[in-house]
Amino acid sequence: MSEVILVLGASGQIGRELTLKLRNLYGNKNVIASDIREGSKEMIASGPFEILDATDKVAILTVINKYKVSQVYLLAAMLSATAEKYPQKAWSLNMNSLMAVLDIAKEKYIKQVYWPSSIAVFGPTTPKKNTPQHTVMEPSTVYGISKLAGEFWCNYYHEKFGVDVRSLRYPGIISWKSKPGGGTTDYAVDIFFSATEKGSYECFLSENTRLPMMYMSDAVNATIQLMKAKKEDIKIRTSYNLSAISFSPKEIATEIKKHIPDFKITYQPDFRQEIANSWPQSINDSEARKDWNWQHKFNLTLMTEEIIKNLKNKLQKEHL
Ligand code: AKB
Repeated sequence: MSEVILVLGASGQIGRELTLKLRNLYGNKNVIASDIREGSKEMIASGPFEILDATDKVAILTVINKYKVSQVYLLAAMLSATAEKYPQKAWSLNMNSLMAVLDIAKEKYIKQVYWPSSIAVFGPTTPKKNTPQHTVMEPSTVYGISKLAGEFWCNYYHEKFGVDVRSLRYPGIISWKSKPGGGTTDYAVDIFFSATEKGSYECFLSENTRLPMMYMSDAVNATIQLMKAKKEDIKIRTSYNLSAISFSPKEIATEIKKHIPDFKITYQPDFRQEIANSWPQSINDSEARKDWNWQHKFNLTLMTEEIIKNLKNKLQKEHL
């Protein structure tokens, strides 16, 4: 029997692309997209869509019963930069949504849960390079605190109640189909839009701020691969380190210049610099590679080529 999947937060940066990929794999009618805001035209046209508050357990259960949902992907969250401005809101969105879904799984309404964690679980005292799976974790951001607490709730529900919840510590995710909102790694998406539209970019991080990053298609594939892996292969029930590439604003600008030679970048670091400084520069994800055979495809060169080609096409079509 095919899975029936509910995606909470389907209108966000990752939600949009993950939902469409899941619809390709499981059939349009078997993937219910939901968000507190309206879905894109493409999403509404291709399958069921429900307006849903991810913290409202009763409303989530109603949708689960309506469609006989077997798996939930919980992507709704407030990211690092916005969470520093609205700490209470961030805590209640990030934690209440997770607790609602974990409880629903504990009560056996669904079989499997996916919930993303982040490199934000690490903090200033964590080793910065090749950060291991198990290491010092003292996050200094509200978002990081919520993700670290969430990881341990996932592990607790797995240990105590047998909940099959799986998680990845996402690095910055880079896409060209939709923009992220409220994150610290967002510059690495904004830079592409700005480079192709205006030929210049003012970066809110300093030129040598190196952070772990990943192209969207790798992130989507990793997520689905993790959810499809055999239960016995999932050895980590907090959250898996996941890695692909690491670069600084200066390095990505150099790569963009290979395609847009006149591209100009300037630097105006703001409050997000401190958040970035507290995070690792690169991640060791050998556990994910060993346990369920994770492999990334896109390096910086390939990703840059792919994004610029697609954004140039998109711009051309808009101007026709
Ligand atoms: C953010 O910058 O807040 C996110 C993340 C690394 O989790 N992209």
